[in-house]
Amino acid sequence: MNLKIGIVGLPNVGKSTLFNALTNAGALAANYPFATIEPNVGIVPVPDERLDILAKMYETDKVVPATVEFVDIAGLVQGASKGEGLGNKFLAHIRECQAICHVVRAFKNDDIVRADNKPEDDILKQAKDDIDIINLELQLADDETKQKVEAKRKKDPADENIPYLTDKPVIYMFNVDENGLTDEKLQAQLKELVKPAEAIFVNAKLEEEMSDMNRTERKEFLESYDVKEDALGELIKAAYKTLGLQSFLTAGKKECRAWTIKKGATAPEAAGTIHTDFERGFIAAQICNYNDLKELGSEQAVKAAGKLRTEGKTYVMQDGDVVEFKFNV
Ligand SMILES: Nc1nc2c(ncn2[C@@H]2O[C@H](COP(=O)(O)OP(=O)(O)OP(=O)(O)O)[C@@H](O)[C@H]2O)c(=O)[nH]1
Ligand SMILES: [Mg+2]
Repeated sequence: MNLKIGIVGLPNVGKSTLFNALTNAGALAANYPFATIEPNVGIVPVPDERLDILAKMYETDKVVPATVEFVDIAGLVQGASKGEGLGNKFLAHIRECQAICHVVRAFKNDDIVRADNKPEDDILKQAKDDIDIINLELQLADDETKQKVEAKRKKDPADENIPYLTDKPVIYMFNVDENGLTDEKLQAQLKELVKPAEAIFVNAKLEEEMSDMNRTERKEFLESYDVKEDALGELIKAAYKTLGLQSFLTAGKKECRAWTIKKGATAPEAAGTIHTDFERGFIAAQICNYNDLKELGSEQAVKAAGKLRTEGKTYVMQDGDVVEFKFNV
């Protein structure tokens, strides 16, 4: 299961800056609206410290994290559905995404022009208006799609399953300045604006400055601004929560790997994410809990403590299960 997130927002709100920070891919970020025309696509490993610990324990040759794919598209403006700005054609690039990350400008900097050319004077009100513009454009793009689908159906009633943009869960990412990072009142007001959707607060500019720092340096750098987690971590956490996802782990000498599944998935379904044959020929799953494994230090120790379980077809997977599937093909 490949998690794919599409980044939308008005021009010049920091989408590409954020995309660069998330992927270190070097996509063009520039201080003029519509810097992005072609979509930028980047695949990023999901940070998971459990894998590092398993890799040490199993003296693993290869570590394979779960991944998330980000798609950064051109900014939308009011009237995009009627061809304003760059139009809305590039929304097609995010139809296959499971979630939308809606980036909203919430920083003050008069050198960076807003899409409406107005000065940034009331962050809360402007954020609300900006959000409404984007959401309306997403709705209008869906209306357009609906009309096309209906016209097609008249000719050929074959059922076509079109993913609508407005059906996708949205995570609001407010791009705040240094003050906004710790302004609890502002954050609470912005949260209120978009609830029940998840809201996260990042400073894209700071995140970008960290692009060539290692993990420890990043952590220290962010801590100096009172920030606990980087944008990638925040966004992934919000996406997993919004989409009801969790991960399970496989571990051995050859490979340690994290896999993304839906919460509530059964053992055979989890097996199916590795290989469809594993699901078809599923016999049982040998499972231990990551925390037990970490605490006891090895699979043998977990087994000796009676904490290695054999689970059958109806077992519901838990986050952090370390699994070996038994199957017959
Ligand atoms: N002060 C400040 N400037 C930022 C921040 N994030 C982005 N910028 C600047 O704003 C400008 C626009 O950023 P981009 O990331 O290119 O914006 P975009 O949303 O991708 O814009 P389009 O591709 O044109 O839709 C750049 O000059 C960035 O350096 C921020 O958090 N604070
Ligand atoms: Mg851009």
